[in-house]
Amino acid sequence: MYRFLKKIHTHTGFYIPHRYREGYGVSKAGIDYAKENGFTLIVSLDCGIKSADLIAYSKDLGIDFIVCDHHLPDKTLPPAVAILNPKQDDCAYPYKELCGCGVGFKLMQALTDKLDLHPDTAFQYLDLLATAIAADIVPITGENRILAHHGLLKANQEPNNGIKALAKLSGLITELHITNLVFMIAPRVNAAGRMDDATKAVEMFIAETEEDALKYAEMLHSDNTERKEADKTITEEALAQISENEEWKKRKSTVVFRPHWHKGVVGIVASRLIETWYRPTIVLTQSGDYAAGSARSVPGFNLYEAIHACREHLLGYGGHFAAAGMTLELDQVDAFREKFEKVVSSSITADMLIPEIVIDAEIELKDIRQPLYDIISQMEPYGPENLRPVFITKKVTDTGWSKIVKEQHLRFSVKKDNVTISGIGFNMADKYELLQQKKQIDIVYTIEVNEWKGNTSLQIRVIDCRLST
Ligand SMILES: [Mn+2]
Repeated sequence: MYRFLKKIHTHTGFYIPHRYREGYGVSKAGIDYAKENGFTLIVSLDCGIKSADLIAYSKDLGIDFIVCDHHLPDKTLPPAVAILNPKQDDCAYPYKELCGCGVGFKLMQALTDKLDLHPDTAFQYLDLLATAIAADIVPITGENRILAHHGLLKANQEPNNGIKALAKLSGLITELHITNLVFMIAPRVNAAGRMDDATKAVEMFIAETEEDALKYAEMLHSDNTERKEADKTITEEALAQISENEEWKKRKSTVVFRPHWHKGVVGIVASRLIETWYRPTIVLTQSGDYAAGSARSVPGFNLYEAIHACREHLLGYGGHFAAAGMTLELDQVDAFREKFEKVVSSSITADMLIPEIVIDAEIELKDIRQPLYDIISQMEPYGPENLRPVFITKKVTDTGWSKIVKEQHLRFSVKKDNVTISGIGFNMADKYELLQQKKQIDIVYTIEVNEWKGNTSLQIRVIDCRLST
């Protein structure tokens, strides 16, 4: 958006509110910055729809607002000169699942029309839009799928300097898919805001040269390394806290707190804890004089409602069905933990506490061939609501070549009916013993291409396995 507007209007700047000092979304500091620097219009991206008061403040200062947002509007809309948000009740726009950046892209597209610019003036940024679609976790259906498809082509053929630099630093040599974008690019961009200041992520994406982009990419890379370390140690400490307490182990919810945990990663840690303790989870840390934290749910359980029911112990909270955040007085942490457990255990159903894998079809190992993979590829890009197909093959056996790699992963080598296939199961080292029993097992997996020393072959990405019945 910044690069696009800069071409039309030289006095253009950007502003990213600081996650901790200013909070999420439109900030007063941001509006004051605009005033001090002589800007007369603010375009908000991925925020603004709930900022009626701040946008009124901006209006009083003589600064117009165009809101580009995809969050659910409240009853009172902000006094902006224009609001683009497909989730408004009276919005006729046919596709409702655009991400915040996608809505911004619509404004750019409309401006190219209005100002009679070449459509590429907007379309040249589709690689960045694909990155945003991947990172904002919106459904990869309808228009998002089309935008992501063309954005990925752009990312692979003629990427933005920032994407190029990040791919280089993260050692990515294969083709960019939605999954690489999510796992390689998004965490590095996010890490900047979590650990420090997100401004350098923008600097990287608007860099005019590869060298410049690389300089910022290196900063993001080190923020991400720091983020990963924090994430790992905090997860270990939190898991220890749970397993030291016999009563907590039996609970239907997790609420852990330690004042020194880095607040930038508590949400990530909550997701990690769910991998071990599958239940609604809240991770709290100290922020100033208060406790603040992030909550993650399990599918089917309305987390927001549960937190709302504990509001007597909270200073503030917000979020939705699957994720939320809250602040509370430090002396309320224990009471909040007890209340949350009471609310969750009285409303969660037994089946919500069992992780579920949705399997699309049963196939045989001999079916894992290029023609099948080609068909699967035609349905890309995959993402939420358009998930990569998951298969099951029953009664396979270990060839004797399966082994543990890097302590935590499991390299599979399995056979059935004289067909052998290999693959990888991330964080599945604990299944090695099962394979060693030389009994028949059922495996659940997706099919992927493995590239190694210039050769490509099909392999399986194992999700789970168990003894055949
Ligand atoms: Mn968003």
